[in-house]
Amino acid sequence: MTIRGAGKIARAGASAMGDFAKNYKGNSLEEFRKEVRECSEILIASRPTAVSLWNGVKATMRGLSSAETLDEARESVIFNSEEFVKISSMAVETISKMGANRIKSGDVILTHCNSKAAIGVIKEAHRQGKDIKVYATESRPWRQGILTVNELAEAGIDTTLIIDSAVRSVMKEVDKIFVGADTITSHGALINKIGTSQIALAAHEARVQFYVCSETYKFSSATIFGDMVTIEERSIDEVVKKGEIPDSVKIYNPVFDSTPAAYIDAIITDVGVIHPGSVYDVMIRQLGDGMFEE
Ligand code: RUB
Repeated sequence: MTIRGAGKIARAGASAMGDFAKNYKGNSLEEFRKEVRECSEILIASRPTAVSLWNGVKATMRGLSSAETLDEARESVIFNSEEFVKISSMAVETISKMGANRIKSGDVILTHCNSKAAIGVIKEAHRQGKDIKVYATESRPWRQGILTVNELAEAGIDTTLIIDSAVRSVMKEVDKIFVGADTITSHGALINKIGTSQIALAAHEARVQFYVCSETYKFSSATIFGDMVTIEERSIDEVVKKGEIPDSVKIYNPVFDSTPAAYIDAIITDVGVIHPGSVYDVMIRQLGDGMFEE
């Protein structure tokens, strides 16, 4: 949790790959390849849900197998890692601008947890001079909502913090919802912070627009082949203090959930505002480009 948020995790993973290549002291191409692959496995295993990490790490390995010399292989990992960090940061800017186009003066917006992409959209709309009001959820148990309200308030945005269970109560006032993504599946489902699916359900019931702000490197091509997204469970200490409840009570602390495509109005990506039904096509294009191939 020192590094959190799917985008940041991906950039940290890609940068770590670049650092490994820069600091590699050996002189064997084969050994370098082997160690880079090991390094990638360690990084990927650190967080199971956000596919951004997998994609960010894999993107740095493009050209690793075809490199003919150690220098070529090292340079390609370093270059790819820097490119990924640059491109993924630019993606947030693109998403912010396109998402802000969906917001008009007077809109009441709701966001959940702490997403750089969703906050980028909200801040850009404010920067454009739109008069907006934001509800931000606390996001128990880790309370990332505190980070969100601090950032929004610092930008001078009219912000109200609500507890997660107040979402349906305020829904009648809300015009649009903007949330981030940890992973998007091939059938357009969103994997994001626990509670996102309940918000989407309440939004659907109230006919409130529900937007997902997601860089395309959060699209999981593995889901095309039937892979399921693993939902991370975190420590029970996040939920209760020691001794607060009897030991016989079990605690279940899943950190992410899945929102069906049917509850999503659009996904705002770095390649445009798309319908969840178009995710598959974008993935096929990424696979065709060999984006995550060695
Ligand atoms: C953060 C979270 C965010 C997504 C997207 O969860 O669910 O909505 O990661 O964030 P956690 P971003 O705090 O548990 O990592 O848009 O910054 O990539």
